[in-house]
Order: sequence, then C-alpha cells, then structure tokens
Amino acid sequence: MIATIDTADPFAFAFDPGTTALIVIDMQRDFIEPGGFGAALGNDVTPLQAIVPTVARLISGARAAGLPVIHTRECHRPDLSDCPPAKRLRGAPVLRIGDPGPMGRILIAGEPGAEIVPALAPLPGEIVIDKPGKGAFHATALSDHLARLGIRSLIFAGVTTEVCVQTTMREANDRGFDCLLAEDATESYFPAFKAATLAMIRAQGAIVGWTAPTTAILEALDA
Ligand code: TIU
Repeated sequence: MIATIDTADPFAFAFDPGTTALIVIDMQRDFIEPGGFGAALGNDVTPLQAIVPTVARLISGARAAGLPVIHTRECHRPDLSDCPPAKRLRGAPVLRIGDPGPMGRILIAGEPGAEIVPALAPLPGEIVIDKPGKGAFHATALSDHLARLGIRSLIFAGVTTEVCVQTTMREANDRGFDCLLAEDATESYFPAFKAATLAMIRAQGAIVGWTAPTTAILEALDA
C-alpha cells in the first residue's frame, strides 16, 4: 500500500512503507554532548541535544509501522587505519580524532563518545553502520543491507544536516533511492546551513529529495 505525505516539500512524497527504511545519522555523544568531537571543533552542541525527543518519536513510529531502523555512527578503528590523515589533521580542533577526551578517544569505535545517545539506543537486531566518512555509503555495507531488505525509499534523521545527513542523502539519491528528510529531526551547529540544506535538497523539483515535519511522517506511517 502506498502512503503519501501531501504536505512534503517541494511536492507530495509517496512511498511504500514495505520498502522504506529510516536511517538515523550519527546521533552520537561525540556530536551531541559537551567534550566530544563536535565541541572540539568549536561548536555549541545544545541545539543538537534539543532534537533528541523528536528523533525518538520518529524512531518509535517507524518501529511501530514495521520499517527497518538503521543507525549510523561516524567513527574510526582504534589504530586509525581507516582515518585519512587529511581528515585527522584538518584545521585546529581542541582535540583531534583519536585523541583522549572526557568521553574516551575522540570518534573511535568502542569509546563512550562514539556511542549513540542512550535515549536513541538501537534495539537488538537493528542495523548499526560504523562509517569512516561523512556519507554512510562510502566504505560500508549499507548498500548491501538495503538491497537485501528490498528498500527503495529512505527517511532520514540525525546530525548534522549539512554534513553527514546531506552527504548520505546525496549518495542515496545517486543510487536511486527516493529520499525524505525529517525537517525537525535533523540539526546543524549552524542554523543558516540547516536552512540552506533543506532548501537545496528540495530545489529544482526535489533534485536531492523531499523534506517534511516529523508529525506528517508519523501520520502517514500511522494511516
Ligand atoms: N562537523 C559536523 O558538522 N559534522 C560531522 O563532522 N559529522 C556529522 O555530521 N555526523
């Protein structure tokens, strides 16, 4: 059965819940709590904390509707063999990837900071993609999982809007998925970048995809 979100931008988003997955991007302590990677880059993390309840509502609704919920984490192997020096050495952060911080080594798999915030913890059996890049398709098995599950449409949430969320949506769009971003279940450290990202995703007749409020997505899943 096809569900439709009539209020989606730039026009109605039609999808089959049976071939749709929710992808929750990088809702990790390292981006959302003080002392992690996001803060080390000089950012105020409080705007990102504010979306956690909305992301939780979206995850609950997706689970209730039987959609696969896929979680991603930006993190690297402890030996940093999957972290290009160009990424680690970029800029002048307070702490670099791999450095010890208050939540363990920054952006390293297995460290407390790399974990998803407890309120959004994956359920046993849900797919968790550890990714070394900003996009969730690069150097991961995400494509294989989506093919195995027969997924054709993707709903996105998570952080940050213009970095890992947008990169992943663009990767997905090029791979033939219809992509919808939950407007209030994503956030940026930079309000202007979030607004610009939403606008550029839906410009030119949904050149990258659609956006819609979480409530509209939940109503369509509930119908
Ligand atoms: N810095 C920033 O805005 N984002 C990232 O580094 N990674 C993600 O977006 N997950």
